[in-house]
Amino acid sequence: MKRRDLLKLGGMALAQAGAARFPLLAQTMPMHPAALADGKADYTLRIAPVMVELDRSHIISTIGYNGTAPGPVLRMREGKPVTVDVINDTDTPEFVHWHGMLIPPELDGTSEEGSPHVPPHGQRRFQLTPGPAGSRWYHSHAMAMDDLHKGSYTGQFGFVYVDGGNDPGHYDQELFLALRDWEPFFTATMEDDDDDTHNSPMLERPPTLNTDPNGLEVGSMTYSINDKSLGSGEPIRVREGQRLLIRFLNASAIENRRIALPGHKMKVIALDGNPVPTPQTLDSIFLGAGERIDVVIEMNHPGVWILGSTEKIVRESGLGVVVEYTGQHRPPQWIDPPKAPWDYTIFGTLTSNAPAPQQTIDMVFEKIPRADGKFNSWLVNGKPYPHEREFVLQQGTRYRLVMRNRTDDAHPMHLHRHLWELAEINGKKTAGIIKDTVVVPYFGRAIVDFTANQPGLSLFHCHIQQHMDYGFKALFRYA
Ligand SMILES: [Cu+2]
Repeated sequence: MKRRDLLKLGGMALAQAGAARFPLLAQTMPMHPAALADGKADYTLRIAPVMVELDRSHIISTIGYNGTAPGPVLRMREGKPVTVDVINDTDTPEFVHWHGMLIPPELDGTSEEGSPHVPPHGQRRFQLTPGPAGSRWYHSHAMAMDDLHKGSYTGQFGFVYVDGGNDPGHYDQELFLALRDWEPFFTATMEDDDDDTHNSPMLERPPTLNTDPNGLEVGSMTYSINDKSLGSGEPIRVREGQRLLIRFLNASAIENRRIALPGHKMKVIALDGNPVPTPQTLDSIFLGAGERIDVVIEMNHPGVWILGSTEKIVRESGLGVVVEYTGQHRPPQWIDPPKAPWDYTIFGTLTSNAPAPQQTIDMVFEKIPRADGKFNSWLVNGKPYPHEREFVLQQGTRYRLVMRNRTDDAHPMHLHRHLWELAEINGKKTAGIIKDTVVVPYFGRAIVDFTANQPGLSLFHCHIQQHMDYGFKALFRYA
């Protein structure tokens, strides 16, 4: 079948689903029946098959939102309630998670927290109050297990920008760039970029390492920024003297990434959408899966450049985009940035504005290698999910969470519905950096503080889908 025929079919499927929309509405329990009286939703997300043409030789057939992957950038106003209709045109139940938002568990979009699913060929209306302000994102939170065509392996991801009404607007262009890998496959070797430049002491390296053969991990050989691989699609066109604001998202289900723009420095102004106390101007940035970084770039070095992954094979397999100055015509140039360890603490300040933590939660992360053909298992404090009543929070209490990573790879850990303040990374203290996802370095330690102010179940997990699916998660409850 030719591609245009596939596209035609896709269009037909959409039209049919549209016709079926109202009968299905009656069969599905809406989240907030009162919202139905308001009629049309503020946003509609339709989950359906989509073809993504990364370049001429890579046309990906996946599931996406509203016919594209990434889905549309949803702009919302902080504190202004919105209704979102999610229509599921696929055969499997789906969950839409609002990553970084402080919303109740029934809206958060995970089965673990008891959020209702969006039924196959059904729909559901959600009413949520967006916040806090900043770069958030939405994505599928379905379990994938050994099915690499489900959950966050699909094209179900997109930005939400929550506008706090205080954007100073000191930039000429605002870009939303999502880093992505495609066509995942099973492999016995780790593909992940664990930021090998890190030079911290390995505080959690066990005295004797488990040398059992590694089990299956997930890798990828095809990459893009948004929906295009490097060299295909339009370049980012700039003029000398402009300021670019780029909101990066690592929407990978698999890998952490380092990104650079040769000839330019990136001023990091926000991590996970939250302004940092001490912006820093750097040659490259590092994003764990699920993380966001906002940077400002002064366009002061005319030429044609590649903005992309610092790993040659990954960049040349698509993870990049051309940045072209007006009037410049030459092959795009790449220069390796100087090596530098990624260190969150440089964006912090000396003392926290928050009260001192009252209780400590200690966590040890371990990997049980399962050898050839089986999946590794991942343990938190010696146990896989769900930990029953191990992590019970008292409303109003400030907690210190100590994450000890006794595994040989870096894990982007995410706690739903709460904000973390970084306290210490590999023994280095910091304060004032607010995040929802933190990469815990391999054999390293990350300490974060948070206030238990969001009653209900909250999922804690590694943002690498396969790790999460095979045990690397825990439920926090409120007493
Ligand atoms: Cu992990």
